[in-house]
Amino acid sequence: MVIKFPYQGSDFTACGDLVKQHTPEFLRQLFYQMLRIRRIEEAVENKYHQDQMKTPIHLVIGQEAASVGACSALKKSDVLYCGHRTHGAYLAKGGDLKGMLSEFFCRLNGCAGSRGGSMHLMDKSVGMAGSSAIVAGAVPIATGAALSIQMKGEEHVSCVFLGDAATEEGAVWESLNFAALKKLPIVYFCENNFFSVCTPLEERQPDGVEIYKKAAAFGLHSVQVDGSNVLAVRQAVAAAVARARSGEGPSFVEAQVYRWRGHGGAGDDSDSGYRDPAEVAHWQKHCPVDGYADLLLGEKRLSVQQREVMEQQINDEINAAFQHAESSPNPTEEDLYTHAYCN
Ligand SMILES: Cc1ncc(C[n+]2csc(CCOP(=O)(O)OP(=O)(O)O)c2C)c(N)n1
Repeated sequence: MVIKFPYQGSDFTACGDLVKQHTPEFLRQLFYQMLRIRRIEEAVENKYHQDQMKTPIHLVIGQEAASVGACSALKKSDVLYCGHRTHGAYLAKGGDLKGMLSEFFCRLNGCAGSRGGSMHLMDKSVGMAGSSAIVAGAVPIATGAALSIQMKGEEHVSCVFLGDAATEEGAVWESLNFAALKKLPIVYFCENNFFSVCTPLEERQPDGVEIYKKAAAFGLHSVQVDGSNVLAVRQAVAAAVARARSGEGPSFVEAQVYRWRGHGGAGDDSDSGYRDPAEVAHWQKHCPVDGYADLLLGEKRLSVQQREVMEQQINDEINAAFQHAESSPNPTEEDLYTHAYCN
């Protein structure tokens, strides 16, 4: 059994000297992206009670390093699928913030044309291929995309984000078996945040059977990584992507993370009793964004002033994007008949 409570924060030396392998600009870019996601999520959360965003939301606060680390190893042309917790994946893959917020407000120029809401963000121009609110629903679709890539002899790869609960669905294991059999160019990226809504992992899966080991048993190259360590996540996913691109087949990366907010909506819901608020506080002490900032500051790859400039830029972008979304047109009755297909 994985014990989630004694987590002691990212060990940035665990995978060799990763800081030296990247340029200062690249290291700062990873930080910028994590900070951007954090601030966007906070802004969404703050405004959610106004009830103008007509969509359920599933915040990724606490899981930013997983989104950014994984997507930093993908090219724009690589296709990404995910489940209901989409915001981090969409933004890290290069999705447009105005398009995302407009989608939350169900406005016509939302990235899914107001039809998807937060759980169905997509933007083909950056390879955000789609998401499904059906737990594990995106996994066979991403596997099919990988088969298509292989059959067409294309060079890009397919990647799918899934939660720990998705590994309780048969479709995941059918997909993994097929991908391993056919050596498909795909990376299964499992964000294990230890909960399915309010049910902890230890009440859903047998003690001592780790998720990544099950994937290995299906014949996939499979690793477990600290999902709060952006550099470690990037390293693991980059290796998996390289394998997929060179025809070595599928990989499974289990990133252990912790969501700070409730399963859905704004705020923390720990007081409902399904998890100990002290556990949440413990993980918050080991913040993936601040921990990485401290590393960069210590290694002189980031200055306090650079961080302030980033905060300002992000703040300006968020304000402009909210203004854009809130002033965007609502769909009309006529719009109901566009993008509708029937025979
Ligand atoms: C097939 C299916 N069963 C149940 C649900 C209800 N449901 C929505 S999210 C969720 C938990 C998902 O947990 P996980 O996949 O670990 O992702 P996380 O929310 O932790 O990011 C459940 C059970 C669903 N959407 N689809």
